Amino acid sequence: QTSAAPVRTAPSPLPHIVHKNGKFALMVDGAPYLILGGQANNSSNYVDVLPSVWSAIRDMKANTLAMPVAWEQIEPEEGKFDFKWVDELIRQARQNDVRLCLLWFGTWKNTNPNYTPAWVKLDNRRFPRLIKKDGKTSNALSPHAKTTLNADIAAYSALMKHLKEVDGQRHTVILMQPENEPGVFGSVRDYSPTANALFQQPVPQALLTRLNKQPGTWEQVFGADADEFFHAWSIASYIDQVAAAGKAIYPLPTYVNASPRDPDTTKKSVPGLFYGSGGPTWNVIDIYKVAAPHIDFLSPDIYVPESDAYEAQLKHYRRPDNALYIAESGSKDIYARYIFTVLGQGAIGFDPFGFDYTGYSNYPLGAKDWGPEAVKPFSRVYSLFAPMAREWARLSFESEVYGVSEPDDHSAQDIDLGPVWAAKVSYRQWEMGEAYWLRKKDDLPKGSDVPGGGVALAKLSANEYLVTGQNARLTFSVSKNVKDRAAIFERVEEGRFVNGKWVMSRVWNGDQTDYGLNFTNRPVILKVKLGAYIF
Ligand code: N0T
Repeated sequence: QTSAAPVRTAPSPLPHIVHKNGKFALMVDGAPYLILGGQANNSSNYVDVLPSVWSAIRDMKANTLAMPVAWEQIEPEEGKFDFKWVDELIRQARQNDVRLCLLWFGTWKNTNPNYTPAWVKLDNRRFPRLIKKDGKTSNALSPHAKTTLNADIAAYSALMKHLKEVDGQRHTVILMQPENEPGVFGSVRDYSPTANALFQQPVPQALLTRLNKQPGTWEQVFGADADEFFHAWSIASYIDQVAAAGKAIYPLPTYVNASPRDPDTTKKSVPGLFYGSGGPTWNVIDIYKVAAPHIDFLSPDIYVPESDAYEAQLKHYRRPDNALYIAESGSKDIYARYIFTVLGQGAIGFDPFGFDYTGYSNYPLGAKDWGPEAVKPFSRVYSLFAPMAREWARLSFESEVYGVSEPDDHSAQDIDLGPVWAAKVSYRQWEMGEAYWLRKKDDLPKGSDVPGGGVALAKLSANEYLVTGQNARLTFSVSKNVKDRAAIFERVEEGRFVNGKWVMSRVWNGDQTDYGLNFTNRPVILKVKLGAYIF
């Protein structure tokens, strides 16, 4: 599907994450891979509904499908495994030329054990639930029961063993997500006697070292945050053991997703009430990094539509020690433009939630009406990146990439391209006459109140950029420090990638460049060579 997929002669190397100078790549078939993903609805993990999944994924132009594999479906009876679902999913994924990210719905699915087999979720004695502060029993399972951990490990290990057998050569499955939005609602932590005893223990030295703290109990070291941090540590350690067991068999890249915590650091956000307590929310990323070394990265599920908040959440998860990957995002049209920002920040992928035609939408988190119309805003952006996905992923890892999306107030944005060049992206200013002949107010596309613009750039050489965008105007200049010259285009080529090689279709000049590079809804990839004349 991507243009630069290498010809496979020998078994391809195992997918893995590489890291260099604070940049990340997900290596698939030996080269950086860009996940242009789509996640199916929760109950779409059955063969009967797969046709309505593929049609949406195809319309979306996604190259990767994130799909649940539920514990209840692979181990309905203890110790008796059934991988019919996994086998058929992989077979059809290959047929559709789509890679897979598997979501292990095990001990925690949105904090609940609802996807565990009946023999787990109905046996409170063997698989104890977490006890709330008031002594009441939560539906969430306790992270402190060895029996539960061992049962989850056994099931997950069986899954990884099976994947190794059926997919160890082809690597259709490229990514694993053990558990889903782990944590607990209705309590901050487990208050069972076992948990309380652990809570009185000293905080592990590795965590103290990481956070540069003096020794003490959880309460002494973390005060008001102690309950949440303790629970995060407990859950992270549990999932790490699941991931480690799986990786010992078949080491696919592995991540954990977070129930969304308000990205605003100044707001009071109550764990267990506003978000699942103990999941890898941004405030406990350090805890997960220490407790869960077998987890390659932590990912936000982003359901805040406001542009400031969206960017703030990205900032929390884009760290030198964490590959940026958006595990979920709303399926509403307004979210599609953020793909430009996400990929422009060097993300290894984007995976919005709820993409299939099974007739369900998680409105108001996602789109209101579900169907091809709802897919369009996403396929529009994906179709820009899909033909150059491999090239983009390589440049994102080895060079510099940039990306912006239209803010809610439609204001223009500056992009700092380093010591020599700068760029500016404007969205609706041309209404005010910036290029009156190009777009008059009355000519604005319908629905333009919905912010949908965005631009992404990848640096090809000192003065060359690969550029794409939509509903936006991009202008270049020399950077502020350069006083003796002005930027001009040496050459702007429109083209496409064929087998990894740039093929030009025409040169943009005159009206197409005199007022900036104007991106409309028409999919365009440009190769821009900048030059300057000296005053
Ligand atoms: C997601 C989805 C699915 C500020 C909800 C989102 C998915 C799970 N949870 O449809 O169940 O499996 O991971 C939680 C969003 C919280 C909204 C916060 C609004």
